[in-house]
Amino acid sequence: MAIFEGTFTQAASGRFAIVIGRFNDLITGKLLEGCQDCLKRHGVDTNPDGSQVDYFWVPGCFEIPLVARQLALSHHYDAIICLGAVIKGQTPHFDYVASEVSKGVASAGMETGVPVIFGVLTTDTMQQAFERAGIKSNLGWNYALSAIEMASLMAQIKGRGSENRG
Ligand code: INI
Repeated sequence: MAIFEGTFTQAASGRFAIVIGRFNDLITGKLLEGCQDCLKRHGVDTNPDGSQVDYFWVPGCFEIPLVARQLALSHHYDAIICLGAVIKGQTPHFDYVASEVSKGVASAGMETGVPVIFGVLTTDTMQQAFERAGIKSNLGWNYALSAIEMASLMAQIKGRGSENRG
């Protein structure tokens, strides 16, 4: 038997999709910057014209699951990172949007076997969102790190499935 865990050394050969909500784009744009910084520092070419990262902008968090699921079904990517911001103070929409995006992102991963990272901030205030998108720390960085780790772990599990156990 063995212990399996993702590593951070293979990112340079990975392919990633990033799905970003335009709603609250002052926040989601910052999350994206954090995410790109992490990927770059792990050897990933984040240029949109390159071959490693594709970017998909959607109107808001509610639309993220549909796009994430379609991308996962393509099996073109090692991991998909979903970035959004749902801020409670703004509208009673909060509960519906937060609930749908969390369920939808989870099921996109579960249905397809592709890691789909939940990089959606759900906060009470804009101030709290800014704190998590750069003022105190930038969680976009952590979401990218989770994507790299999960891509590595899933690759190990898939490789193991094809081993000859005879
Ligand atoms: N979308 C968000 O990404 N964050 C929010 O805080 C938000 N609120 O609160 O309304 C939001 N609404 C838009 C929603 O995601 C859809 O884009 C829209 O309802 C069209 O389907």
